[in-house]
Amino acid sequence: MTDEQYNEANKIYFERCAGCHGVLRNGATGKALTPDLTRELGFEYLQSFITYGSPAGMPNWGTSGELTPEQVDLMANYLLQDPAAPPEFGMSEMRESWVVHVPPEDRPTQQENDWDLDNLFSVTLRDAGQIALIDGTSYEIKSVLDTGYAVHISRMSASGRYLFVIGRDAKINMIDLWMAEPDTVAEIKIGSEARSIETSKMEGWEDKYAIAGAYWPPQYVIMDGETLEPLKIKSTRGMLYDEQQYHPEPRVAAILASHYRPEFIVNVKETGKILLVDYTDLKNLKTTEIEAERFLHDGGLDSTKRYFITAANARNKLVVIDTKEGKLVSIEDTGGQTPHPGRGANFVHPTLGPVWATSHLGDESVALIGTDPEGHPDNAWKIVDTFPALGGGSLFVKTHPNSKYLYVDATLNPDAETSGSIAVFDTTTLPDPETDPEFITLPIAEWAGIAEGQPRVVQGEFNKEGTEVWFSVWNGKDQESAIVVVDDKTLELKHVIKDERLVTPTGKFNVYNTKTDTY
Ligand code: DHE
Repeated sequence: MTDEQYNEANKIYFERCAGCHGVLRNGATGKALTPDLTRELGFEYLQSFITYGSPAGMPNWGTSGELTPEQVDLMANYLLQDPAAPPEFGMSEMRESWVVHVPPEDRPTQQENDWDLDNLFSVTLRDAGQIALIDGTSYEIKSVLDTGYAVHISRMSASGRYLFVIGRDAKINMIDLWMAEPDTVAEIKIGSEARSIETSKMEGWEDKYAIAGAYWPPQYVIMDGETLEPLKIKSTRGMLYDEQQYHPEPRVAAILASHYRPEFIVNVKETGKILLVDYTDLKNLKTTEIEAERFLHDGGLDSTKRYFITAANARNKLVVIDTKEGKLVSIEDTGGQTPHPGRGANFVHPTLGPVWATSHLGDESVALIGTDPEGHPDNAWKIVDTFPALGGGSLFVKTHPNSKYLYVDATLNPDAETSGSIAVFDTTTLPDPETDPEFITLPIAEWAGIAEGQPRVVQGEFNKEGTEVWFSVWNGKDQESAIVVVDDKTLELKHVIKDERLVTPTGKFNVYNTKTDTY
């Protein structure tokens, strides 16, 4: 390959592939792609796999038109070469990138706009590198703000004032929602690849700290919650929890804030460790390291917010942590392939009691884990039921305490009709585990009325009251996308939000639900 070709392939790899296969190509959600393996598979195998994808979650980069045939060939060639290691990113690089646009003393002392902040949605506009702030009642796009590249998630400060957005390029924007025109008040870059951001939520520590986790370099950083000043960087490189062999790239996946202790819960993917990072004394940092399972990815809290349930996705396991006691409770096989819950969904099953749900990337199953050790001790932290939804390629499940429905997407399913639909289960009539429940299929992409492309439906998110659920209809960058709002009582279409500024909408984060961990 020429230098020019290698650089182009490198760029595509970091933008499209590294998230699943790892910067050093050691594999995680996706398979390992080190040259010893790829040379065995050969050019033609790689070319066809990149072109057509697989039902287990590999996107069809070629047939979807995201990569041209020349780019597919380039990538197949690139994977036969040795991986390139990107540079380290420490305190000096972070400080260099850190900008406080509006210092805390120059910010409003009360809300200066008339927005209904609790029912505002922050919507990821993935390929535009922006977020849209959309009013949850009028569906009006109040503002579109520039953020990092291929922006990934939004999280809220405990007070609901500050919105934190992180891009895949590890750039964080901190947005003050109290300003007359909400805007970025501070920004920083914490590495070259990142996925997670969270803020301190323990009583007495609200809005005090923010934390972000990086894929590259493998590390997390605790920052001042009002300015993003980087205070403490911790590398996550180290030993696999089980074999106790060194791993050079243990990436930081989901981070959640404990409501029971002044701690951040940090998933370290490749080494399979969950870190409980005590933020009361950053100079004498105390961390509880829990041996969990390898390939930790995403997860959320149960309805009491005491237990953290997270997927070790490539191991088909759910891991449960007691955030009050600070220890491992259980590790359960879900019975499905590659659990991918997002933050999961909490509801009360008619016979099994309180449960938390996950769907799967690699097959059509939904798994329920019992979450009530007091009232239903026999079911607690066990997989109590699994049943099929629409198909493989599911990314997110969603419900709300005021809803009786469980919504399950199939975003990455290769079939266009399936990836454009949502399965809805009535949680109040779920049968005993021996019988598979029926579900209703909502043709969300069809409702959006988009003529071009092959839009995928992704990630339901409720409004504050739990009366409406929003889905993104995620199309190509140059094609029309939309957000479809469904009435949760009638399961009928309520509204379609379309606007030329809605470029590749994916994640949606309702301010109230996000700050209170309601799901
Ligand atoms: Fe995500 C959450 C990582 C691809 C949309 N995603 C997460 C989290 C991680 C993660 C670690 C949990 C963050 C937390 O809670 O702190 N995502 C990754 C990847 O490594 C992966 C597989 C590949 C990549 O290259 O990035 C990946 N993610 C995607 C997408 O392609 C999605 C569907 C569209 C997009 O916008 O990029 C996507 N990820 C999301 C969303 C959440 C998320 C919407 C938050 C869900 C929630 O309800 O909290």
